[in-house]
Amino acid sequence: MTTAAAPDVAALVQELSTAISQREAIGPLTAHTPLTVEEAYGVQAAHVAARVAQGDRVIGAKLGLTSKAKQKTMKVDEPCYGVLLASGLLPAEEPLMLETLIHPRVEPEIVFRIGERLAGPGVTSAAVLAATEAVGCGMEIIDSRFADFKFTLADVVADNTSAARFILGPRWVDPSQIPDLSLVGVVLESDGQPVTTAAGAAILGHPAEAVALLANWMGARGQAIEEGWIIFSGGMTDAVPLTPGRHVIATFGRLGRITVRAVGPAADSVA
Ligand code: OOG
Ligand code: MG
Repeated sequence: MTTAAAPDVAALVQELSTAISQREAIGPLTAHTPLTVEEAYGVQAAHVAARVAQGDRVIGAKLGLTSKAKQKTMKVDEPCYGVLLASGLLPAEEPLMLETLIHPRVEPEIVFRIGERLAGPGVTSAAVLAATEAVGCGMEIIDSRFADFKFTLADVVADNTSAARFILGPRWVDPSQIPDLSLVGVVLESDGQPVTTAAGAAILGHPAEAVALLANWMGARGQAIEEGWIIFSGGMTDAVPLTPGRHVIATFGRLGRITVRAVGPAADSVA
C-alpha cells in the first residue's frame, strides 16, 4: 500500500493568502494537491494561526453547508466548519465595499453566543442550549477564494469555509424567550423583492444541532467552543451575490432585521 505524501501546508496557505490579498480567485487546491478533509482542517488551522500571529483574533466559529439549500447549490453534501476572526466583523451600519473582496455573497444565519466552554464528545443540542447565553441573527458574507465558488469539501475546509465578513443583528435574546429555534423564520429580500424564506429547521432540523456537531468535531481535535464565542450555525437559504448597489435585507421576526448594502465595483461578481 502506498500513502500519499503529506501536502505542503505552507504553500497552500500562501496560495489562499495571495488570493485574499490580490482579490483574485484561484483554482481548487485539490486540482494540484491531493488533500484529505483532515489535512484540509490542518491547512485552515495554519492559515488562521498566521492571521493571529499578524494581530487578528479568533472570536468564534461558523458552520458551513448545514442546510439542504446550501448543500445542493454548492454541490457538497456534508457540513463543515471554519473560524470567525475579529477582522471579519462588519458593523451593521457600514456598507460592504466590494473592492475589498473577490465575489461576495450573503446568507442569513441564526447565531449563538456561548456562555460556557463546550467540547465533545457527547455534546447534545440540549447541552448547547443550556450553555447558550443568547441567540441572535446574523448575515454572513462569504467570498470563496475559488473561481465560481467551485470546490470540493477539502477545498472549502482549507479555505476556512469561504469566511470573509459577518454582520450581527440588532439584539441578543435569552434563549428561554424563544421556545423553539427551529421555528424562527427568515424572509430574504434583494432590492425590494422577496427572494426566499426559510426556518431554523432548515439547519439540520434545529440550529442547536449544528452547534452540537461543531462541539463534537472540535472535541475530537482536542479543541473546544470557548466561553464568549459567537457561532454562526449556517446559511438557512441560498446565498445572494452582492453586486454593485444591491441591497439585501434579512428579517428574522423577533431576532430583528439586517440590511447589507454593497457599494462599488467588483471584479468577478456579476451573477
Ligand atoms: C461555503 C460556506 C458555506 C454556510 O453557511 O453554509 C457557509 C460556501 O458556500 O462558499 O458558510
Ligand atoms: Mg455561512
